[in-house]
Amino acid sequence: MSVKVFDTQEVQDLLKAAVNVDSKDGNARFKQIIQRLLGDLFKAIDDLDITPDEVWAGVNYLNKLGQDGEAALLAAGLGLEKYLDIRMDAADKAIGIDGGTPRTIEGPLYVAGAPIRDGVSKIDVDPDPRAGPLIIHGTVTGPDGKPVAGAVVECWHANSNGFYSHFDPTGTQGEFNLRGAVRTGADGKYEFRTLMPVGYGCPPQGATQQLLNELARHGDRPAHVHFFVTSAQHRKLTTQFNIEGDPLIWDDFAYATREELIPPVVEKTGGAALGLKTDTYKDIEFNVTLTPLVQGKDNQIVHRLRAASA
Ligand code: MBD
Ligand code: FE
Repeated sequence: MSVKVFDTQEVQDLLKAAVNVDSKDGNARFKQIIQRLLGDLFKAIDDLDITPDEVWAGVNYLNKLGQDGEAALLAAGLGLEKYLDIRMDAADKAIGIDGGTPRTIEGPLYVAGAPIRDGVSKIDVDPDPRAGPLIIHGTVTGPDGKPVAGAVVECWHANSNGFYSHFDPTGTQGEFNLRGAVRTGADGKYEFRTLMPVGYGCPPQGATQQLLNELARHGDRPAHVHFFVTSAQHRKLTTQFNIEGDPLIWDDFAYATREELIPPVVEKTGGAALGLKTDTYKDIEFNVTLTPLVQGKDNQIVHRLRAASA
């Protein structure tokens, strides 16, 4: 039995009533979007003959998703966040912006408010015996290739359990552990002294992993480090690099990997003299090229709910 009711007057009237289209009140943009999404949902129910049981399973799923606080995690896992990047890449191309360090998704685990230091910051505050020392450094340049002074490079990453401070279920990381911010000087250089991260995995009992299980997908990311790079004269860059050699590099559940964002990992000695916990350490050079403002404006500022810590 596959009835079709979507195109009936009754259903079209119901859609219009639900969105209050006949009123001039309310938020016009919001109404436009809800009308489209609700209509597409109604149509899908008709086309696929989605049963009441399936609809209520979906409604209950949304409740669990919210209870677990995982809506933004699911957005990453379903490729919605990557899709926004693809659109921003295309928008840049259309106006002739290229040559900057590629963007890739922010993800749901940024925390605002890390202390800003000049040039270099040691960001491993809590001990992590299984993690070896890692130095991340590079130069921020503008589209002209010249170093950018006064840029703020923020980074955040996981510990050797794949957990981020502020979101760590074990409660064993202090605020801003493995999170930092550095302001560049005239040479445009930044450096973070930290510990090698391990890839993230979705909470196994959470709503996101529950959905991924039905798709026969894993919820894991390769080891990676996130960045925001801001400068008054340039557009904000949101990006990450992956740790070279991670087996999941091309199998990221959030689709954030890009060819240009896998810098070499170099093994170095001399860590003892730098105060690192072992003399051998890993070194990653990650240089960043920023892009110009568009008609004097930064069109890369994305507003989303983010955690903050004082
Ligand atoms: C992460 O660390 C992350 O970067 C994303 C996108 C999703 C979940 C965890
Ligand atoms: Fe991450």
